[in-house]
Amino acid sequence: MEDTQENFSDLTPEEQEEIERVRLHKEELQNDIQRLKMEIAKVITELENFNYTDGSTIAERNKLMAMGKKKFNMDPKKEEDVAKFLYKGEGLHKTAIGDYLGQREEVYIKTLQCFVELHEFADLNLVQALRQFLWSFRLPGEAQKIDRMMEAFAIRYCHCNPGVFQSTDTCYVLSFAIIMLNTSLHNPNVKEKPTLERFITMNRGINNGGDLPQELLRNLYDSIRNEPFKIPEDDGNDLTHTFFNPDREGWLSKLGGRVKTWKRRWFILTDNCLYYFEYTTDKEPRGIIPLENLCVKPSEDSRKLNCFDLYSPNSKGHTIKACKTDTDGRVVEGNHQFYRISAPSREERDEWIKSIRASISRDPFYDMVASRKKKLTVNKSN
Ligand code: 4IP
Repeated sequence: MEDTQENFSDLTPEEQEEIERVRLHKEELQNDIQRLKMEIAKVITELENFNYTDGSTIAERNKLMAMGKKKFNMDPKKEEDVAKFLYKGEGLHKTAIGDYLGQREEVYIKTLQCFVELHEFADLNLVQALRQFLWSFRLPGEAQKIDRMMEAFAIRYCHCNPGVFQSTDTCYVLSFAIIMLNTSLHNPNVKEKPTLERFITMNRGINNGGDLPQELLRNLYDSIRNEPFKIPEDDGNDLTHTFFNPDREGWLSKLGGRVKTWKRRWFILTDNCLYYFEYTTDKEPRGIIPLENLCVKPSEDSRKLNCFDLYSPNSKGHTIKACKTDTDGRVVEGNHQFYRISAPSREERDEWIKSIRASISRDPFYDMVASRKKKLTVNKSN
């Protein structure tokens, strides 16, 4: 520096000025570089966080599994301790807790029992208890897992509140009815909101063949109407999605109504309707099949594999209400007594059937609940 100063003294004032300008410019450049470095570091951190969020379910799940396993191995009281650890849930992802507790093996079922037993439901009505339960983890999307968790919940609720329901199945069925009511009342996609009367009718005969007190049902209905369930963070795999977004699209072949020709069409399932198009980019569909009042089942065809049929169980031999575009481009009624559709593979056929059923009934858990309801009715007749 001193050298520079000294050297400076040999320079003319103009040269010294020039050097000073260069020095300032260099300083400015260094500041710019520093600022850019900081910005780059910020962007990198953001990107890393973004990746982390993206894979967080898997990352969290793995972390949770590893911690859970460690606890299993360390502790003699195993399930109880893991359950406490999950119940406390500090820093744990609620989706991962749900996945963990929903597993089929004996140890997980025991852990689930312990987990549910940590909830205190005494003197709570069923909605209040469900609020607490559904907030402690996130219900997984898979029906079997939900079944096990709701079963454990019902057992615990009945244990804490003896005498409210005649059986745990009643509690189970009503819990589902409440979850569905919550969705119907608060999901903007559901246009027709169920009334209290509808809710009461829906739950006829579920108390081992008898009816539950209207007062009880009214309280539960009001509670849900006034305040929807608070459900842990949405990762697109929650009950609401499972109930209302079974949408699917893909190439399928369809048999003609009167003229039995097979046509490859692009199908879209949405809003409880099947739309088919000639090309994926077409704006107007060639046909629309409303699914209301229709049923779907796998079928055999001598010319095509992986078929399924859409049919109307109530009006066999009649034309299904649907519309199509005729050769002149006019919209006309369809001529099908049933729609036979062929999928590219067996798996895809099954997926389509599943999605169509979910769309028709708006409830993929219908069978699950229906079997319990049946059991309750059978109990009555015995
Ligand atoms: C047509 O056969 C197509 O298969 C039509 O399908 C079908 O209409 C007609 O059924 C059938 O006659 P051709 O093209 O060989 O004449 P698409 O409209 O997908 O092209 P659907 O009602 O299945 O859409 P009918 O019932 O109109 O004969």
